[in-house]
Amino acid sequence: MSTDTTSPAPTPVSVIGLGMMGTALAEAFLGQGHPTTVWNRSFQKAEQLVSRGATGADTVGAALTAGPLAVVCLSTDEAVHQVLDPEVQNLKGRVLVNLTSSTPEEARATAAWAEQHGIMYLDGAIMATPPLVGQPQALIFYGGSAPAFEDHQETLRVLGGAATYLGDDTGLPSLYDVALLGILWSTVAGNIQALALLGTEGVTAEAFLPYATAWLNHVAVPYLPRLAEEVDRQDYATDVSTLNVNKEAIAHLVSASRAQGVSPDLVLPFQALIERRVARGHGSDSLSSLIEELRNPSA
Ligand code: FVH
Repeated sequence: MSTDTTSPAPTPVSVIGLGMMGTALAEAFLGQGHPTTVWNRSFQKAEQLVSRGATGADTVGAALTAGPLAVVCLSTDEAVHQVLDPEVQNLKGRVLVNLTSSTPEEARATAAWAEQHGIMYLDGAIMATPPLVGQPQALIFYGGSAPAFEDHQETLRVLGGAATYLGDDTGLPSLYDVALLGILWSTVAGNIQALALLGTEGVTAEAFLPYATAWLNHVAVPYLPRLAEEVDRQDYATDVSTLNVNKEAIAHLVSASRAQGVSPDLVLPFQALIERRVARGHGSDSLSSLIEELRNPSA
């Protein structure tokens, strides 16, 4: 009796769109030995990949029919439909993975379009920059066809080891995407406010970096589980820090910014939110209760 220990041959893949991200995706597939067919509107972006072993397709249709799995990564949802709408016959029965950023509504509309044309569809959101693609920690969210994800998850993990399937709702990856980007932007906003303020006294960003990092690691990040629990339970009682306390503290940040000649524009909307919540009688609640102001903006 013999036991076959050979691994299955890497799945042939097609990559449509070779911008910064699409090129990184194609490079990751090539690096792991996947036969990779590439297409880009302007062909010169394919040349370097072809020199590394990719097959350059002259037409979108030739790329799509080269294998069972096509990954598309273009600048916008509109571009995806411009490129793929005329190709439904070439996609029928194949798996299409759309890693183009979109809104949940756009993702669900593309899923409906795919279903109508017999295309197995996964929508994805890449939570990484091109240099991180292919790393074990690179996170890509997927939603849509469960059989498509099961069949191809090993191949998709080539793009990011932390590939995560969120279920059959194709809108969820984009929702998680914008949710995480919001956290990134508010962290950046807080940091640049701090650096503008400190810079007025000659404190460099480099000098402040250890304190910013320690503050995030030891104060902000440990607050997240507590915030999650308060939000999920809608119980905003606190024995740590009330909105009344934060109302005074944020007023200090706004007036110190003005006094130092720094715009408080980034901080003002958050200050207004705190003040509104306090004015409605919730000054003893925790910061997490601000979610109620967002959930009921016109209340
Ligand atoms: N780069 C990043 O850091 C991020 C990280 C997270 C997710 N994104 C999303 O990925 C999508 C593509 O982003 P990209 O960085 O690759 O973008 P570009 O380098 O600007 O490449 C855009 C490609 O799209 C092609 N394209 C645009 N419009 C059309 C069209 N109407 N028909 C055909 N192709 C089109 C463009 O082609 P060309 O200009 O080279 O001919 C590029 O291949 C995006 O959703 C990010 O949000 C990236």
